[in-house]
Amino acid sequence: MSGINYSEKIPNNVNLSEDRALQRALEQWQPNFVNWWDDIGPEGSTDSEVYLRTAVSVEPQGWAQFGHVKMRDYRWGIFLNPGSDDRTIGFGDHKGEKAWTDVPGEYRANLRRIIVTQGDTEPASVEQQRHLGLTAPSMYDLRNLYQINVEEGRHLWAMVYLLHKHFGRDGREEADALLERRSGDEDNPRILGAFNEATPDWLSFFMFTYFTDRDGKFQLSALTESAFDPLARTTKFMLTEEAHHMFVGESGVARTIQRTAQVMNELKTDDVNRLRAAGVIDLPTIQRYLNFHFSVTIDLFGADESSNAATFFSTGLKSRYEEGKREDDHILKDKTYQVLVAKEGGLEVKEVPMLNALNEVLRDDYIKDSVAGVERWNKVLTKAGVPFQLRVPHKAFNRNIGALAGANVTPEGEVVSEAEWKARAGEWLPSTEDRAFVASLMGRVVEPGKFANWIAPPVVGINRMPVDFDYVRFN
Ligand code: BYC
Repeated sequence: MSGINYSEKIPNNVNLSEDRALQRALEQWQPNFVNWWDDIGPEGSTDSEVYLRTAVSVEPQGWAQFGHVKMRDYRWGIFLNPGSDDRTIGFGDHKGEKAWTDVPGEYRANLRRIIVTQGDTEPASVEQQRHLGLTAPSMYDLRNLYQINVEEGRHLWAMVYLLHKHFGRDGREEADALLERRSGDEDNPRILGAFNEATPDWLSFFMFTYFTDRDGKFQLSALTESAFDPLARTTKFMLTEEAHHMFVGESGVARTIQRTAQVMNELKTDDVNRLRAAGVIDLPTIQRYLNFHFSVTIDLFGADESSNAATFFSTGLKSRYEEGKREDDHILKDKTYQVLVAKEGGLEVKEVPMLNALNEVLRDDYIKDSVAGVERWNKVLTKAGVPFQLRVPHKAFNRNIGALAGANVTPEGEVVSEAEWKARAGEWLPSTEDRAFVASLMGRVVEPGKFANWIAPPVVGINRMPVDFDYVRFN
């Protein structure tokens, strides 16, 4: 395998063939990646040909080429958005200086940490989703799962490229470790909490791609303006692929809700047992799944007060969401921000230096964006005449990171005793029975144009293909 000519094998716009040392380093990493994919990647997919979108360049006509390919042969490429020689840094203490093409020695450890943390989530999500192909609700959905999996693989390549190119030997060691940690492994887990949770069923998968991939959108956006130009350019391109992942989540939940509402109307009932007997997922269970995925995902933004976050911003490594569109000094030394703390009897607002609260600033922007999609789900219910509305829980609910960790807060934001919280947790978070019921609906439906009973078909297919197109060819 080591004789592969990577400049031809890996689509790239980074002149790989002109950097022999880098090419060799990636040649050594590549077979380990393929082994990892074979071992922990999508189960049962080896011989299937999948109608995939492959990026072959960053041009509008090049980043979305569709065709049937075996996933193992997917051409994981390395792409950076075009740069400009005169780009300047837009925030922090280096504001106005020229963006860096190399890593400044004093920021090396922090940059490596950010890139490794980002890179770690990509293979983690593939590991979390590896069994889902066995219970796909349709061929269309199976294809979307596989599309997401190969693109997370490409996002891993993107971070590995940066580690190999800019961080020397320790970068190569980190790249190896990215293939060694395992989601949910007790001894060698993935770095961030949500990426060690199981994604056991398709409702979890849709919630994950709606909520957790959206963390990807916000974290990647905060890196697109990084002073380290190669990171900015690579994350910009990753974002173009991220949109489809969130679409899969949003439309997947919408189709689940639509089917439930249809059966509620047919049976003229909101009785959970009757709906479950009819083979659809009742809305209170969907709400509990939502509560779980939302709360676990907002933990991914880190502690509400974080000196790391302040350092990342001041040194120009990581900005706020859409930093360039904001109208302030982009340095933030004399600004404050409100964070929440749980006190006995209630939640209190605390005013803190904004630099230290930048994880919270990003979390709050994320929350606004997530709520918008939940409102779109509610429109499906309203349109069907079903008097039930889904709600995003309070941000203090079920938290494990930051000042709100372990506070006993209900989804409505009320602080209750630990005993009450524990007694009522089953009302708010998926119970073992909920998960067992959802699992019981997961049977594999993969004839073209057929859909599992619990989910409505999509309105249109992928790349304007019909819904009953043969998106996956099983060999
Ligand atoms: N779980 O000062 P703090 C995506 C740790 S998703 C476990 O707040 P910081 C995708 C933290 O490491 C986007 N540990 O930390 C989506 C620190 O540990 P140490 C992923 C956590 O650094 C779907 C300590 O707690 N990208 O792309 O300010 C599919 C103190 O915390 C967690 C990024 O996250 C947690 N949830 O903030 C596929 C961007 N939170 O040093 C892909 C890069 C915190 O005390 N990462 N800790 O041992 C970052 O910017 C930051 O590392 C974080 C954490 C925002 C994550």
